[in-house]
Amino acid sequence: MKHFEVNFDGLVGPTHNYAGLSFGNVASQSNANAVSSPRQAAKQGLAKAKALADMGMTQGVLAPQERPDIQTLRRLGFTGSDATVLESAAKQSKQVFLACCSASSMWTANAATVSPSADTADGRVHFTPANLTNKFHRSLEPEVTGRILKGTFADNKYFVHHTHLPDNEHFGDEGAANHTRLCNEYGHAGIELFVYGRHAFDSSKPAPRRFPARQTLEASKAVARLHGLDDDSVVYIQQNPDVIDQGVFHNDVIAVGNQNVLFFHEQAFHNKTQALDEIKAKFGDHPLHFIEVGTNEVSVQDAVKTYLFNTQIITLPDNSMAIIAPTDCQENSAVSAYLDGLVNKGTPIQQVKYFDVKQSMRNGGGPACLRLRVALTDDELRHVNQNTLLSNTQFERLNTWVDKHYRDQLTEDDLRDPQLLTESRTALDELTQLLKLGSVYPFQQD
Ligand code: SUG
Repeated sequence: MKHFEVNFDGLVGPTHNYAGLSFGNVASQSNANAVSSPRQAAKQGLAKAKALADMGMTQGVLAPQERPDIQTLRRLGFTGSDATVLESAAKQSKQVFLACCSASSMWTANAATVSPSADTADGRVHFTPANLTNKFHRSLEPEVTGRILKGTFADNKYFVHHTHLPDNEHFGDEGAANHTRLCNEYGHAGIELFVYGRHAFDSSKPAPRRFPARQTLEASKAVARLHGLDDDSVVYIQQNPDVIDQGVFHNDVIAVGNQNVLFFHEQAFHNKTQALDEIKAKFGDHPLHFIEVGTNEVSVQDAVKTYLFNTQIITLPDNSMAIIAPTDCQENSAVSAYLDGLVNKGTPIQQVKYFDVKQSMRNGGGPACLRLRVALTDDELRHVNQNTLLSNTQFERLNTWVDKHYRDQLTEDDLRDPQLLTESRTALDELTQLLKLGSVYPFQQD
């Protein structure tokens, strides 16, 4: 039996824009109101996914969500035709309106937490969509995310889909962005690291002061329970509250792991020594590489600016590892010097590949945010919806689909244009046929 990790990249939706919605996410705040290019954003994402497929990786895509979210606006009391709903929401409640237009589902690292079959009690792959309660615009995602995941991983002999955790700050869950799996081989039982920002029920414990901690320990524990993970294979680590206060709103902004490599900043974790000791003890006798980056090599500020740790570490078919970094890393002298040196350090990471994902970076989403990792066996892969996998043909089709439906530029004013809603629904309707997803969107169910 073969086993590998498949990256499911989020397709950027037609309303991609910069609305400054994420307090605590430095890029989102500083690019508020900038003009976006949905077409360029979608193509940058697709180009990265295709490049990984060309390197021999199995690569899939996850559909975006329906935005503007008319259903939510109606739930919030806006009435009339869809055009009137848009117009009155934009006029009366700009922040609510903007939140309902966000294309934030593109960051599929926040779509769900996934535990591969080798780790779970029933030997199936488990998915729990993230509830994303900390940000209103993101809290609108989990229900449709669940439907998209079910349309992608439909066979319940292999795949189990849980309902997202209760929509409450006590169970704030940000999905795979705060979850890392270490293993010897993808198909062998691994250990799952859950990194949380705060304790929901104990205010005496350390917590950030300036920016919110989005993930709670209680949420992480609930996901581990739902997935049937063994306590001996799970490590809960608190994120350093001081780095959250410096803009590290998810753990994947300061740490990333792949197989037996954990790449992290010196300041990433609270009680670091204890956490690393527990990982070592639970990982067993196999070789394990901790690649710790000191503050003297790269400051937390540079890590947040360049997304050095929001890189993807992938295992290539020849078993060497490559690091997939945003071009922003290349443009920063300290970070590019670090990466130049990293490939000669005797760790499994042998090469660095840079990708321009600036449209996403301006909202605080790097290469790793754009993908959901799903470790699968070859048998499981055969039972995934094959239309969601990125073959050459499917790549061409998706690129043509973007060219046909996406606008080159979008400003805040454009979001209230009823024509954009029609364009977006037309695009998504065609996409569900391309990916054979079924009717996952509210407008398809009316
Ligand atoms: O949740 N930005 C996203 C970025 C998510 C990045 N994901 C990971 N680190 N895995 C967020 O803060 C900004 C939207 C706006 O401001 O228009 C936004 O939602």
